[in-house]
Amino acid sequence: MGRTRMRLTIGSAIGVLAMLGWALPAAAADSTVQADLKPVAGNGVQGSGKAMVQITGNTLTVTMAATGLLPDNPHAAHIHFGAEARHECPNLGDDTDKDGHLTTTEGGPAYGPVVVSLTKTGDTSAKSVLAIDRYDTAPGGDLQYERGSIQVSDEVAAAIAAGKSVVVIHGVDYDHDGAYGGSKKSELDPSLPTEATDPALCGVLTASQMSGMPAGGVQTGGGSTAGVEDPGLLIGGGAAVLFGAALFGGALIGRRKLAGRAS
Ligand SMILES: [Cu+2]
Repeated sequence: MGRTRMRLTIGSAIGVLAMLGWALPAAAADSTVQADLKPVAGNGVQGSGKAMVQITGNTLTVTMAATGLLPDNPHAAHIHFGAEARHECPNLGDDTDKDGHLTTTEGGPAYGPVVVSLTKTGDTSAKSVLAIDRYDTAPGGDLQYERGSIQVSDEVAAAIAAGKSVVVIHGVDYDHDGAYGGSKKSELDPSLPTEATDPALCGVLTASQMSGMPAGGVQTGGGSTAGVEDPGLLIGGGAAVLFGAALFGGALIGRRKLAGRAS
């Protein structure tokens, strides 16, 4: 009990420092981009989220939170970029087979191929695009993600900083049976149903007003970091702390909204 209290006290103290705008020692990001994640057209997801990517040289730190996903099933998530892509989220005009849903491949002209796999552990390259045992499973429908030291090429770092990359979280449940299933197979891996890989939430990473952090401009709603349950979230630097608090506050609000919606 004493230890728990100590940890909470330290966590609160760091949170207070962060709210006062004193960033913890961390390499200053060259630039920061963020995305509002919204449901992919046609894919029946009622969810939302936010993602932030801090770029320091060739190294990324990614923070992400989303709600309204199929609970307790792996959700592959990536940063997509293609020089030839439109650098945006797909629309129903991209539904080339006209079945009313967008597959990952149908979205390709909008967001391009995978350049970063947002795995929780291990490799983060495009090789891990469907390493589904290393992605978040969205307990209760909520996804929370933070990872640093993600290495990318010069080209990819520049593209992300320039607002040309797109975050996509995959995994939908068309028939609302609470699991990935159905007869249609994934075009990416025929051993998986298309529900497991079709895009759920999407957002373009664009230049953030938070790049000048801390400057005291972020509204956290006063004392909101006190509600962060995992003190581990508080060690990622002041900017990440503030952003994390804002993210999870938003995710909770989103969940309340969804819960209040009779269906
Ligand atoms: Cu993807």
